[in-house]
Amino acid sequence: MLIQTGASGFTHPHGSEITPEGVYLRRRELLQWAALGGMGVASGAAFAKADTPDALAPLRALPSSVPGALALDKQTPFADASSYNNFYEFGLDKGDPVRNAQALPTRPWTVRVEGLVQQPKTFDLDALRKLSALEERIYRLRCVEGWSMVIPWIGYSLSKLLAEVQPLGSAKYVEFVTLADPKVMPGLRRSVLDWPYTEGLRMDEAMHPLTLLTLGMYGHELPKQNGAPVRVVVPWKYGFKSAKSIVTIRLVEREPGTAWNKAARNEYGFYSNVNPDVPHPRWSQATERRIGEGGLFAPKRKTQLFNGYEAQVGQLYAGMDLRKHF
Ligand SMILES: Nc1nc2c(c(=O)[nH]1)N[C@H]1C(S)=C(S)[C@@H](COP(=O)(O)O)O[C@H]1N2
Ligand SMILES: [Mo]
Repeated sequence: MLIQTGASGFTHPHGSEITPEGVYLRRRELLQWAALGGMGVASGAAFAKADTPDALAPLRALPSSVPGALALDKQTPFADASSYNNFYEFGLDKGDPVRNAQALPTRPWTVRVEGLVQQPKTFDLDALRKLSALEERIYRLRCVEGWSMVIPWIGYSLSKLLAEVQPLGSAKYVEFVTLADPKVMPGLRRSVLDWPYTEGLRMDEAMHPLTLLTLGMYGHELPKQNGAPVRVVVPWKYGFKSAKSIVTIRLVEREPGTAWNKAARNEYGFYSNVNPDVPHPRWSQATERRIGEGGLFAPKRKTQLFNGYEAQVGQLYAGMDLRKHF
């Protein structure tokens, strides 16, 4: 596991059987060529579905009520955000989730919220959608691999859901457990991670208004490859903290184990706040490539501390050594 791979010196953190980014870029160039009429309909079929959210049910949302939740950057095209994914339950290549996740049944779906709470509850999808006004939040998402996207997510602050179950004073962390169904998830056959994929946040991080319980994107319900029907998005942390297809949210006293931290403790810390000054042991985190923006030759962007959300979340970490708690 966790072997260096990659074309042109690119080093991939996740697993050993990886599609180098160059393959993706060539695919994009092919798509662009196809769009210009250079190619017939034949080879576009596998991707055509992902080029527009029209196949997904629309989800109406209000503008964001949370300060700092609207990145002014240009949005990543839907076609990119829904076809270049990490969702290891469906395979390790960036193109595997869109290909393999379509068999994931997302209705009925329930999320159990339990643990150190006054009132444990199970929510079905309709209950989740009705629990609070849906808002559009345009967040940057920065993957630990060195790329980023800007996505108009739809949802509401996770704090609204947690308030429903009345957390006890002893609850210090929130654990997210995601679906692990071998019938529909071919990736579970490989033990690259300890399934189910789990993640966690400290209570104050989970309660921060920017932490989004996410039900949609681009004006529609979530595509399966993006974590349908419900995921979290934590915009100031590396992308792997934003767990997809959640089935249980558990309030606990101790820092919970998390999938990537368990797989490689020295490479993926529990906090995983985006930080250009703390390199991954095998590559720098100082810059990033924006997906959908000019391909290989576009200049890289400088990565920002807390992914640019320092004004909103910096005080959560006052007095903490961010090199130690990476
Ligand atoms: N259940 C689950 N959630 C997951 C992952 C995963 O493999 N399984 N990958 C993570 C990683 S590494 C990233 S970068 C983001 C990608 O989200 P996106 O495909 O919607 O951009 O999802 C995160 N959530
Ligand atoms: Mo990632």
